[in-house]
Amino acid sequence: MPSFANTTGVPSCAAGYEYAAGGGGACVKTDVCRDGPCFPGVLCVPLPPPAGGFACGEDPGSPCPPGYEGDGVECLDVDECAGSATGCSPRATCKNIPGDYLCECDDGYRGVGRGPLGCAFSGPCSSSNGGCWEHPSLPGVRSECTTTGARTSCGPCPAGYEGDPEGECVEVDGCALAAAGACSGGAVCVDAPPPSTGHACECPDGMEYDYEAGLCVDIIDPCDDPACFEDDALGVSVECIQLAPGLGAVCGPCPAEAGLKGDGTVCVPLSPCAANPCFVGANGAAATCTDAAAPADGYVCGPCPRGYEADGEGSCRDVDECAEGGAGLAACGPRAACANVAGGFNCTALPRDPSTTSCDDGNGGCDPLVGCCEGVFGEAGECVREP
Ligand SMILES: [Ca+2]
Ligand SMILES: [Ca+2]
Repeated sequence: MPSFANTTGVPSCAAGYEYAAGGGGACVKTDVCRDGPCFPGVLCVPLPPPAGGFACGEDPGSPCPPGYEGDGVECLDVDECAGSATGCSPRATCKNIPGDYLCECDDGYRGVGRGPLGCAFSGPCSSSNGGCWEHPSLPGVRSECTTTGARTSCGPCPAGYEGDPEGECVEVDGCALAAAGACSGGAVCVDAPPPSTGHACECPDGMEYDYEAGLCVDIIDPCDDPACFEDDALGVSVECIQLAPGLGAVCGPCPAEAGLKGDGTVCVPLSPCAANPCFVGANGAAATCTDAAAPADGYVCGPCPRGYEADGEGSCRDVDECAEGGAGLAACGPRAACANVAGGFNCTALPRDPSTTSCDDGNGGCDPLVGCCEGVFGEAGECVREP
């Protein structure tokens, strides 16, 4: 609405209008809010001509933001802590901040500091965990309470839980946390218990979840291809025991009544030594036999018994004590004959030296280790081997 009525004759725009930017002589409505004349955050409202101008705020009675007061152009922070009656709990200290105020609970108290919750007494950590959250039935599952000076504070909710450690912690739902469709292909999502925040995918009976493929697959029967001991000749077939799905199978015990021992995968004779597989010499003298520990098969033979020596072929042979340099030859002495026998040797007394006349005379000609029979000495005296 251009107008040229002016006492100076210079054309001008009416109140509330101004020349359009860029010239051309057009008068356009002045954007009175263009430069943001109101306090930050306060709405600027242009007023209609002819009065023009602007108003700040939607409520003319209270144009400033909450926590501030003024005309909307100038707004000053309200010092809520200035009066004697602050909005804080009696157990809290008021702290003024721009646009608001804080209520900080006194030492020994904890809470929001204002409102119906106010500041609650915060006991020592030794009493009811200082008011920090504790699981109602699981001892030790709790928000950690710590003491600094007279003030106690609560640590975060324990692993696998979320919420307010000063109020209530609740289990994290691993299924809600997981991406939608975390369990697909017919699987049902099952929340994993704390401390895990994960989940598991459960499949129908006989199936298990393939996490890579993201679907339920048939469980391969681990007993389909039995790896347990079988011996048709012995009539033995060790039972295969299938464990929980996905855990495979184990073999039952080897049947002791069939004379077998072992883990069921391999069965070996209960006692190979029972068959006396090691060397047995004269008079029952035998090398010791030790059964190998299961599941190993076999046995171990001890050294050759006394009077025998290793034959270099895994068995034992008699020691010829009467051979030259042998122990029997020395033991029998010059007046007794050494006779080798299996597992030992015998000494047989030789006839006395006929040049002697008495048992007192050089033992009657007998070997010192051999008795001289006085009673029969003379015509038919002889040396005898002492028992
Ligand atoms: Ca304030
Ligand atoms: Ca011998």
